[in-house]
Amino acid sequence: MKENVRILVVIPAYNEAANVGRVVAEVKNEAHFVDALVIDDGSIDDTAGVAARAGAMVVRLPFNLGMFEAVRAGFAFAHRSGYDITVQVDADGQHVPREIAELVRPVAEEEYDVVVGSRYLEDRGYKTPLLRKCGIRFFAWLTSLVLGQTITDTTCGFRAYGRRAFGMFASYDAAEFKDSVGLVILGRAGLRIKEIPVTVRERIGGRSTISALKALVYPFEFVLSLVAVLARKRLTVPGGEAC
Ligand SMILES: Nc1nc2c(ncn2[C@@H]2O[C@H](COP(=O)(O)OP(=O)(O)O)[C@@H](O)[C@H]2O)c(=O)[nH]1
Ligand SMILES: [Mg+2]
Repeated sequence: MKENVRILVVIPAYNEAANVGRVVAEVKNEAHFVDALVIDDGSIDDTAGVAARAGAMVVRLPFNLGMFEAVRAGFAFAHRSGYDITVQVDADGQHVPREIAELVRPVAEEEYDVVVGSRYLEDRGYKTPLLRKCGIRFFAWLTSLVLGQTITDTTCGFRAYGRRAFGMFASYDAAEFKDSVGLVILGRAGLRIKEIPVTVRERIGGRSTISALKALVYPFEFVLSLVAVLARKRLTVPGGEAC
């Protein structure tokens, strides 16, 4: 990895007081070369206090804006603060901080702009509930078709972004950036995307915020957002670096 690359780990968190302290501690132990920023998204528990005591920087949003806007706030902070790379890590302990080094390497070496962690490139024992698996396969198939590049996992939140990539999130007010469609926007702007296999564990505690109803609605939301993105002019990388 190049010297002096500044990396910010952005951890979106909503009512994760039971988990976020361990996540921040593990990031600090296993990836000592990064700074950690927790975005507390209007939690009603002590997520912000626990994160700060564990040694993270904390931004508190005044009310719950949703995971995507929380991540965007983190990326805007990284952009303004001159970071080179951001890494998105969940606050529930599902991602493995030891793998951050591997995730950022292709970006740090300037070979790729986005590195996506995939649960499905290699079988590392992650068990996906059937309904979710169908959705994920569908997102992956359609995203691959549009991008002309095989993507196996468009909904895993463990990703690394170079400055041009997270700068796009920070600069555009486009709600479609979230999840799968975000990759399409970045790919259409000419940014280079790579997938690598990652390990995803069980949550440390608590329950997923993705209910069965949300899982059912997602595919429709995804298709509508995708149509909107494809119907519109391509977004370009800010600063005239468009491809
Ligand atoms: N900022 C923010 N983060 C959220 C919200 N909902 C979930 N998250 C965080 O997003 C991550 C993944 O959420 P989770 O519910 O575990 O989804 P799953 O891993 O797909 O089952 C966790 O770190 C959550 O704390 C939200 O409304 N706002
Ligand atoms: Mg989770």
